[in-house]
Amino acid sequence: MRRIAGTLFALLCFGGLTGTASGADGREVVMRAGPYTLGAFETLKPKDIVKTPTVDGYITQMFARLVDASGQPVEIQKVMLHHVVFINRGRFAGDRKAKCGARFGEPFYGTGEENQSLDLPEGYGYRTRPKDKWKMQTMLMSHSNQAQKVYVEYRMRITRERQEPVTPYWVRVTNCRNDPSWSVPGGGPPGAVSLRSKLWRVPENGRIVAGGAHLHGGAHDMTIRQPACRGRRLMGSDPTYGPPEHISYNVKPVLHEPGPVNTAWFMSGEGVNIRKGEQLRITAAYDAEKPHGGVMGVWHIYVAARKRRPKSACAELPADRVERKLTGNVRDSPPAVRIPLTSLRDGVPTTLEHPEGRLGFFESPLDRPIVDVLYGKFQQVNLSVAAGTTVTWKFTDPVPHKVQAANGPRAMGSPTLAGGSRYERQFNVAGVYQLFCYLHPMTMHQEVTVRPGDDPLAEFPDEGVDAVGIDENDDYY
Ligand SMILES: [Cu+2]
Repeated sequence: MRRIAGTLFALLCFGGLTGTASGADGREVVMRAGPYTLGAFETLKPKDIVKTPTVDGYITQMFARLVDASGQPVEIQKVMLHHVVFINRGRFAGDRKAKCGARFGEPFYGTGEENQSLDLPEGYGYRTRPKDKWKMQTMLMSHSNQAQKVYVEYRMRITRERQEPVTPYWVRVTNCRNDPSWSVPGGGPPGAVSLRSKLWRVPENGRIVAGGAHLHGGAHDMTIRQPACRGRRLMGSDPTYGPPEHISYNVKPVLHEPGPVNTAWFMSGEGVNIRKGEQLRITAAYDAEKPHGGVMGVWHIYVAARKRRPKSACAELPADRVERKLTGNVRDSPPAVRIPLTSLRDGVPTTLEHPEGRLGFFESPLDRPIVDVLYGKFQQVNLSVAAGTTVTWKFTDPVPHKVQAANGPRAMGSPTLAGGSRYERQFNVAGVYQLFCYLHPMTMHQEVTVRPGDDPLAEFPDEGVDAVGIDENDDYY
């Protein structure tokens, strides 16, 4: 297990940084943000202003990871870097077009479980200036029952030599709403795929020279297509998944469906021509057979400007384009994953078959059970309800909690709530739903058994394509 993770890391980090691009004459700069101290099984979402290289030059490569005080990489068994985004708030204070109105600054590098490194083709760079101000948004998840102190280390290859500047675009299939995630409810026939796409109006004449996708577990791929040219595929970013023995499937507790260990990185020195005002179709494809809570689809696209508008929209695609994929001991399709509940038994994280507690039996869908969330507990742990029943959670605790499905026939999840806020969910599909509080995964469990409807004539609609969002990723940008 360890060896696999190590090999992946070496390939992506050191291989990436010493590899092909213009780096040879650049300088490697290593910086750190933190420390961040996580309590047992705690999730932290720091949003901090971080140090910048204060160089007048160009970043040609970048990679971020978690390290400990001595600079050693931190393994997922201790803390996972669920995602991190670096946002330049210096030069662009609010004047970037084609950005989400309320969002401020320019995200220029992001990664997560996919270990994506920013890697620009030779001759291109992301401009950095001494007075730039960077904000870093990240999500760190502890898998340890002891406090952990970690740093986010970011390595950059920087050159002072003039490079062709690139502008990064973060294009999300969810447009500009606050929460970039959504849920695929599941329940589709074998092989069913759920597509989510949007048209992106290209803001400038230019060439896409690099890009990659941020995707979560369950993703099949993410593409950019050109409707004006018979919908041809301009580029794609295929995810690859770790083997069953990969650590992200074996940590305790598994807090979410493990994401890809890599997403393909697109590069072309020549670049894919795009024209101002043209609409491109951005699509994320997810498996629709199993439920996938809180998924995302974000393209990180790097565009080199071009003064004149390319004459033909449908010119041949550049011959030098590559979609660099991880190969070896990996899986190309999203594996079916069942996430168990986990609790501490004598200090050891242990799989919990069923949460312990009195069973509340509710006869008819007209019963509307209310679960009080108080004193760090679901006051009703086990429920048996008829299909069509609406369950309400009342988050009485002053401490925030959130309820979401670990496993079950359909995805579900509430936002983080406290102080008396309520969350409602109608259960229309029969089966066993094992739920937990995402913020207190070892102590707050619940099981809702949904019985098939007693009235064979009653029909309840299956959940729509868009189940409720989960706000765990609202800081991805
Ligand atoms: Cu909680």
